[in-house]
Amino acid sequence: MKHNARNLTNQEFFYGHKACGGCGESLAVRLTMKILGDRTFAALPAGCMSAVSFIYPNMAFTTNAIITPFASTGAVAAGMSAGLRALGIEDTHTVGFAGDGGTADIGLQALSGAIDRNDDIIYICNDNEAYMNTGIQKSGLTPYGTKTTTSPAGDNLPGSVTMKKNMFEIVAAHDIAYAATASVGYLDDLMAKIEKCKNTKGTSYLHIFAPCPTGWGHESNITIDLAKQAVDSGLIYLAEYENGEFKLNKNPKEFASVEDYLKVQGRFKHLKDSDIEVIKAHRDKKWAKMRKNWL
Ligand SMILES: Cc1ncc(C[n+]2csc(CCOP(=O)(O)OP(=O)(O)O)c2C)c(N)n1
Ligand code: SF4
Ligand SMILES: [Mg+2]
Repeated sequence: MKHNARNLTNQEFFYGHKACGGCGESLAVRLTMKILGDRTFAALPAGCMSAVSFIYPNMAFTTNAIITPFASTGAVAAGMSAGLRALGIEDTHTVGFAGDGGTADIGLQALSGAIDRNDDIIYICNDNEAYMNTGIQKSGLTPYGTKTTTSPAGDNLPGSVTMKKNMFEIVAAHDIAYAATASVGYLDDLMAKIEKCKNTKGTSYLHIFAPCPTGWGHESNITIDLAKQAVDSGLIYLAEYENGEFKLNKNPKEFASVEDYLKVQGRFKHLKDSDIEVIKAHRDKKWAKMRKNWL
């Protein structure tokens, strides 16, 4: 089914949580749950989404959901899926919702194992580009030039000096059944990809770009605009890996301004022109490769 704002269910499966206003991750979780439905079993490691949704005696999920040890989202989700199968409980979905830190760094091994076994799970990485729940530390998905509490900016440092790990291609290299990147700025595309994950037998992976007003230092009412701008400026790309092939879903003729995207975020306020050139050069190199091989 093709989902859109008109036909999306009014039923809520994730509400009453304590996320900050304008939180991109909570939007991603809410939307995913609406598409997966009430027979969904969710596994969440330590991170903002578990912290804001399991506050005793309230739970923001109306369905079964559990907090996992930080490193083991892939393993716990795989166990839940196997348990459901062993009990003969059918027509269910098992989903893991982990952050960028919980995916690209500490949870990478458990995710890799689940894909290797082709466990029947959906793995969602909510990428807000830092360890937000513990006070904005740099993760493997924090981009170059980002100021965080562990990648300070100053006269001799531009903030983070590393580029984002390419999680999408790391996952695809496992020859996974289905993987995609998405952004909360492009909701129709995001919903279509959640639906594809839902219909995939075996492991599927969705990498969702999700701005965080608190950690990024931007106004809470521009979350969606920023998530769009990241894609339009080419810093984030929308792509799929399916049947062993990469596909670029959006190929802008011209990129929107990188400067406009960066300047409204406190985490990038310190950047010099030369730092912005590094960011653009990295983007251009990546796009040249993708355009050559993924179109
Ligand atoms: C083994 C372990 N190490 C560290 C922590 C502390 N910790 C809890 S949440 C968190 C940050 C999570 O960041 P991320 O996965 O990016 O999710 P976000 O909070 O940004 O949504 C950390 C470091 C922990 N709970 N367990
Ligand atoms: S700190 Fe960021 S990711 Fe965490 S709840 Fe607030 S807006 Fe969402
Ligand atoms: Mg994070």
